[in-house]
Formats: sequence, structure tokens, C-alpha cells
Amino acid sequence: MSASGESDVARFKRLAAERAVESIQPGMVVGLGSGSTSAFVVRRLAALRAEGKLLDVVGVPTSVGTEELARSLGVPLTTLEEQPVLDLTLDGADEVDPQLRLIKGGGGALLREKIVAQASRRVLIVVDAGKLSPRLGTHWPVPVEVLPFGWRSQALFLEGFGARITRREGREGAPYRTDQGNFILDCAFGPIEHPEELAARLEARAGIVEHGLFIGLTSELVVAGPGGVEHRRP
Ligand code: ABF
Repeated sequence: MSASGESDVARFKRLAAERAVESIQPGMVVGLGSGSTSAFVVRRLAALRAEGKLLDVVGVPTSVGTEELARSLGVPLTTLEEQPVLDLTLDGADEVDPQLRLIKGGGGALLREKIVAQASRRVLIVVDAGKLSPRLGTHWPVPVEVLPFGWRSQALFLEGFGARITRREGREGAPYRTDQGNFILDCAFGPIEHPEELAARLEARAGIVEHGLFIGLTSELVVAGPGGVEHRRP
């Protein structure tokens, strides 16, 4: 904890976000991720705008929360309807393996995050060093967004892979709802040996809207920890 009251993890997230924002060039259309690290990205972008920089950059938010934050800070926004191809997306992650495969969706925005990432020429993932993991699933469950219709059938299907399933809870005991109104099943698989195979099997199941395994989508990583800030490019 610093004298300002900022925790070490928050400082690493902020430093990583500030470095990542250096990749934004004038005129870019930029995907804005969700979560606390992405909030640092949005705040940094707003601070640069206040200095008269990057004024022609527009963002595409990946969640209602990010949209509200960006609007409150005066960061201009557009939509995928208006800009179906993005130059760059900056987003956080819950777990990152050595091949830069990810678990995302701890914040519940995985579907829009994946749509925006797939629409982007470059995806820069921004994390504190605590997110690095030898194998996906070691520290985090995989969030799976499912339609409320038939969700118990999806839970049984997922248990068939040996996962421990928890339906995410929202406020006052009601089920958590994503921005699309769906449920999230958090699936604790433990360390996942073959993430690509698991992803393919999840994608083949009707009722599963999306899952939090992001494979082959990361182009670059900015990671900050006790040893400093590192920008890993291919
Ligand atoms: C988003 O926010 C999510 O995909 C991920 O679950 C989460 C990371 O949160 P934080 O930046 O707050 O650690 O990137």
C-alpha cells in the first residue's frame, strides 16, 4: 500500500494501463475493455484528452459499465455498427498463460469483450503480474454465459467435463444477469490441459452463448509487477 492509499495491485494495474495507452495513435478507433484495469485505461485517455492529446480517438465500449465511465469522463464513443473494424482494443484479463491464452469474464462482460476483440486488428491485453499463470484454470473458473432457457441442462453438460459449477449470483440473491440478460455459470475445471479442445466443445453446445476462454486473440501484452512494466509484442 502506498502513502496515497493505492494498493500494490491497483498501482500495477494503473501503470500497465498507462503504458498500454501509449499504443493509441491519433485517429484510432479503440475498443475499451471492462474491469478495473480497463477503467484505468479510460481514465488515462480522458487525462490525455484534457491535455489536448488524442482528441480524435473514439472508443467502442465492451460493457454498459465502461460506456457509463467513458461518457462521464467525456471520452467520445462509437458503435460496432458505425465502426465494424477497430484499430486496437485494450482490455484486461483474469488469467494469462505463457501462450497468451486468456480466461476473461470475471466481470461478466465476456461476450461483448470477445465480439470487440474479434473485430480488432490488434488486441493489447493489460494486466498486473498476478494474472500470469502456468496453465489456465489454475486460479480462476471459466465463466460460461448461458441462456436462462435450459440453463440447468447446460450446468449438467458442464459438470460432465468434471467442472464444479456455480451460477453467479447478483444482488439480493437474484441470479446475476449479463448486459444481454443471460446467466453466467462459473466453471471450476482446475488446470486445463487442452484449452482449445475445451473451447471447441463449449462452442458446439446450443444454449451456451459464449465462454471466457480467449484463444488466439491476444496480439500483445502489457504486464506490470514488482519488476517493472513490460510490453510483450510478437
Ligand atoms: C475484464 O475485467 C474481464 O474480462 C476480466 O474478467 C476483468 C479483469 O478485471 P480487473 O481488471 O478488474 O482485474 O477485463
